[in-house]
Amino acid sequence: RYFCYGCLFTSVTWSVLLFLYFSLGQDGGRPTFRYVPIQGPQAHHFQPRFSKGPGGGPEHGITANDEHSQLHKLNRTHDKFWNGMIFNEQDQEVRDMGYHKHAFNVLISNRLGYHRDLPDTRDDKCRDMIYPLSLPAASVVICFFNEAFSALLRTVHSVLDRTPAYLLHEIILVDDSSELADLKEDLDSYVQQHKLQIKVKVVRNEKREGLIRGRMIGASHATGEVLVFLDSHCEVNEAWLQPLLAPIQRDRKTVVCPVIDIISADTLAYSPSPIVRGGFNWGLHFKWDTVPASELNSPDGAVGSIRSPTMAGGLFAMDRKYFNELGQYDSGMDIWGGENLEISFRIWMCGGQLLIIPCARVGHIFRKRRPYGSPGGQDTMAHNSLRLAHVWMDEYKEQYLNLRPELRERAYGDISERQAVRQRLQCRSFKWYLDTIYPEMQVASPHNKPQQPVFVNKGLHRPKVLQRGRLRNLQADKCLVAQGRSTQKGGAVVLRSCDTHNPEQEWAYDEEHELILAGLLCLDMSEIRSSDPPRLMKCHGSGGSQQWTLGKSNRLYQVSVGQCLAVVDPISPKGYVATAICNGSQSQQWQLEG
Ligand code: UD2
Ligand code: MN
Repeated sequence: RYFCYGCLFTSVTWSVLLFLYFSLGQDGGRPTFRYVPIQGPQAHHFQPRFSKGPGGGPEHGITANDEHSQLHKLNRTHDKFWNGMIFNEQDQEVRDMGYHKHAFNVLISNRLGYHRDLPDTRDDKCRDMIYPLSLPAASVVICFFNEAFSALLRTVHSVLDRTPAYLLHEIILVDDSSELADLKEDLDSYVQQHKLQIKVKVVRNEKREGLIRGRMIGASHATGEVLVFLDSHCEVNEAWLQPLLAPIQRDRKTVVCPVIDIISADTLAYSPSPIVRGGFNWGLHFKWDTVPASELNSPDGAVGSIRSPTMAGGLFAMDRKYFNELGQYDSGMDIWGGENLEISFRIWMCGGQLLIIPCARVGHIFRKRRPYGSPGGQDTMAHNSLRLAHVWMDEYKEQYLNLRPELRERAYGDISERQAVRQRLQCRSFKWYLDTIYPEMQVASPHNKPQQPVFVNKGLHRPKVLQRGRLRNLQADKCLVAQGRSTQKGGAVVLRSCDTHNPEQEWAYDEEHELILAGLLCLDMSEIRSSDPPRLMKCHGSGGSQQWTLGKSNRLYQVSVGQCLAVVDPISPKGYVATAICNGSQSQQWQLEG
C-alpha cells in the first residue's frame, strides 16, 4: 500500500556505500580486485586488507614525505631506471647494505612496495586458454634465509594477489634460521597485523638446514594436494597457477615448471625470458638449452608444454603424495646446489616426466653472487653433486670425476637410503636417461679432449652505438679520460684537457647504456660501496654497475648507484670525479661531443 521512500533511500545509500567499499577497497583507491579467476566459482578472492607495502612502516621503507613525492614525480616523467635515485645518506646506506647482505638493489625493492603490476609476458594465445573448473589446490612452500623483507613480502603478496582463493590452500614460509636482526619479529607482526594467518603459516628451523632439507620440512607441514616451491624473491605473474595445476591433474606423475622471467638485481625491472629448457654439463652445473624446433613448433608448442631434461630448481609444482612416493629430496644434501639435477634425474628415470609450461610465468631476482655461505664454509655444491653422481649416474659418474679428480677421494656420507629409493622405484639406468631424454648431451670418451663450454647466453651480439665523442664536464671544461692507460682494467678516470685528436678520449654510448672508452673498457661502479669512484672494467653486458643514462638535462645518472657523476673540485688539477646525489648543479653537467 505505502511506498516506503525512506527504505528506498536507505537501500540506495547502502548499495552505493557497499559498491564503493568493494570497488575501491579500504586502502584508499588501490584497485583491490586485480585478477579474476579464469574459471571456477567466483569465490571471494582472498585479499589482505590495509596492505600498502613498506610505505606503511618506517623500518622497511620510506614514509610519505617531500622526497617521496619528488620521487613519484620523477618516476612519472622518467623511465624505470630512476627508481633507485639516492636522495640522502640514508638511501645510500639502504642501497649499499642491501647489496652487501642480499646482492640486489634493496632501495628499489623497498620503494616498489609489496604489490606491483607486472607486464604480462605470456604469449597472446595463453589468454584464451580454458582450464578445468575444478583443479587440485596448492600449498606454496617458500624457504628463506636472511631474505630482504620487502622481497619476501612481495613474493607472498604476488601469490595472494594473483591466485584464486579456492586454488590456494596455504602458503608455508620456512625460515631457515635467519640471522638478520628484526626479520623474525617483523614477519610475525606483519602476518598478525594483516590477518594473513588464514593462508600464511610460518615454520621455523631451529638450526640452519639449507634449502633442501628446508623444503622437505615445509612439505611435511603442507596439506594441499599439490606442492608448489618458490624462492623467496619471486613475483608470480597473471594466471600463473592454473596452467601448472592442469597437467598435474591429468597425470599425477607430471612435474611442471613455469618459465622463469627475469627480475633485474639492479633495477628490479621485470622482463620476459625466452622459452628455453633445462640441461646440464659434466661439471654437474645446470644450464639452459635451446628448445629443439620440433618441440617448440609442435601444435601446442607456445601454449602447451615442453619436455625438459632438467629443472633450474627453485620453481616447480608436483603432486604432494607423488613428492613423497618419489623420495622427496636427499636429506644428506646441505645448504645449496645439486638437488635440482638429482630430482630431475629421479623424475625421468623413475617413471615421471618433467615439463616447462610456457603459459605459467614467474619472475625471479637473478643475482650475480650468492650473498651467504654455508655454516662450516664447505663447498656444498661439490658434496651434493658427489652424492647424486654416486646414486644416479652409474658409469657416467666418471665424466664428472674426470673433470674433478680431486673429488675422487672426498667422503660424501651414507647414500644407502637413496640407493634404496632407486631400488624401490625400479628406476631405469642413466644411459636410458641420456639416450631417451637428453640425446643432445655429448659423452666424452677418455681419449677425447674435454668438451668446450658452449656459451648460449649473449653470443657475439654487440649492442649498437648511439653516440660517440669526448665526454666533457661543463663546469671544469675538461674531458673524462683514463688516469693511466685506457686499456688498464680497474683503472680510475679523471678530467684532463680535451683533445679532439686523441682516440684515447673517445667514449661510445650504446643502446645498453654502457659507456665504453677507446673501444675497450666500460665505465663501472662498485656494487658494494657506492662511495667508491668509478673505474674502467671489462664490459659485462648485464647492465647495473655499467649502466648510465645520459639524458637531455646533461646529467650522467648511474643506474645501480642511483647517483649522478660529478667533478669533485672543478679547479683542482687532479681532476677527480665521483658519483653524488643528483642536484642538477653545473658540476654534474656532461656533454658527449662528437
Ligand atoms: C637456484 C634455484 C634454487 C636452488 C638452487 C640450487 C631458481 C630460480 N633458483 O639458485 O631454488 O634450486 O639453484 O640449490 O631456480 N635458502 C635457504 N637456506 C639456505 C640457503 C638458501 O632457505 O641455507 C633459500 C633462499 O633464501 C632462497 C632459496 O633457498 O629462497 C634459493 O636460494 P638462492 O636464491 O640463493 O638460490 P639461486 O636462485 O641462486
Ligand atoms: Mn633465487
